[in-house]
Amino acid sequence: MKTRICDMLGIKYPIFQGAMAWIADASLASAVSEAGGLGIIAAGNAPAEVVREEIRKCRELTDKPFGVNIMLLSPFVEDIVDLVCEEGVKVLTTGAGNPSKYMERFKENGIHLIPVVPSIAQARKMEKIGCDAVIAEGMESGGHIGKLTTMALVPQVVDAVSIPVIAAGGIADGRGMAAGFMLGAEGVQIGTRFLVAKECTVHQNYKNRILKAKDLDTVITGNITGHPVRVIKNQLANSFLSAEKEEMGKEHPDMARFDVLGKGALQKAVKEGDMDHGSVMSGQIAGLVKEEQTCKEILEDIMDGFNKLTKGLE
Ligand code: TUI
Repeated sequence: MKTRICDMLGIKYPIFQGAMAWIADASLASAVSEAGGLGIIAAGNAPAEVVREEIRKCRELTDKPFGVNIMLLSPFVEDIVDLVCEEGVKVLTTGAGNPSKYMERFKENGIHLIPVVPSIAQARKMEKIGCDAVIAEGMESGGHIGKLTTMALVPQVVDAVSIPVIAAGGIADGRGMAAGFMLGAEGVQIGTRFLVAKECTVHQNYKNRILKAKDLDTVITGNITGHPVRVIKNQLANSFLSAEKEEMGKEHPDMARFDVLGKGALQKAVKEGDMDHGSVMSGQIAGLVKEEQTCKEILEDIMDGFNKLTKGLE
């Protein structure tokens, strides 16, 4: 299966590995790229020097194309923009905001920019400023999410723009990939399934939590902050939800409570494996993820399922 995305980026399979903050490092990204997908290093909230090291490590581990993701709410966003230009990164995805103001610099540096869009308006804007493709990410995804589901968002984005659309949110196997393609997508982005990849360096407790997750285990916290985040339900998520309920009724809600509750919580889950007080971001599809595999095995399983389902179609 070759699409415009494969030709544009020089990859074998039109499958992106989702950029998971504090998790998607050189180890995961290089393994996905080596296996034929697009590995992506997540800059997340990390300082530029940390990201530089991951980019350089990734280059040592693979000579295949890989990308970097800029999380636009990061305090280091300007430094990361400088960094990707300096390091000659070829593919960039963005999340959690509008990358318009950096577009000129990306173009000057020959970077393919592929932003995540949560709506049709945002997709149109991204096409207009010259983006090469967009990732239409539904609210089934883990982490920071928009309001629409993948099923509703993807075909509307496909109809609204002529650049390639990558479907994301709720996809973890060949069936999900085929469904995305039926909606008009030319690629898919997969996060949650790569959390349990052998090459993924996230704490083993995090992997085990994903492996035992059931369909209803995720909740959305942070609606009150304007940055809703899908996580696995735990003590932290419950505290967050109760605090939101309390503050929601107030004329002057105490927003500082949410900073305190959220601070460092993702790292606590990712690095320390604290499944009670950490932020365990995960997509709704975690219930389908049952096995630790190498990135190569994961990609081959997805492509195998996809090819069986789409054989004879065209
Ligand atoms: O960015 C993500 N997922 C993320 S980022 C992240 S780190 C984080 N941690 C705590 C709070 C916030 C972030 C964890 N997961 N996905 C891509 C995504 N982008 N989802 C939604 C959006 C988005 C939202 C608004 C993209 C553009 C947008 O535009 C609004 C504007 O500024 O015009």
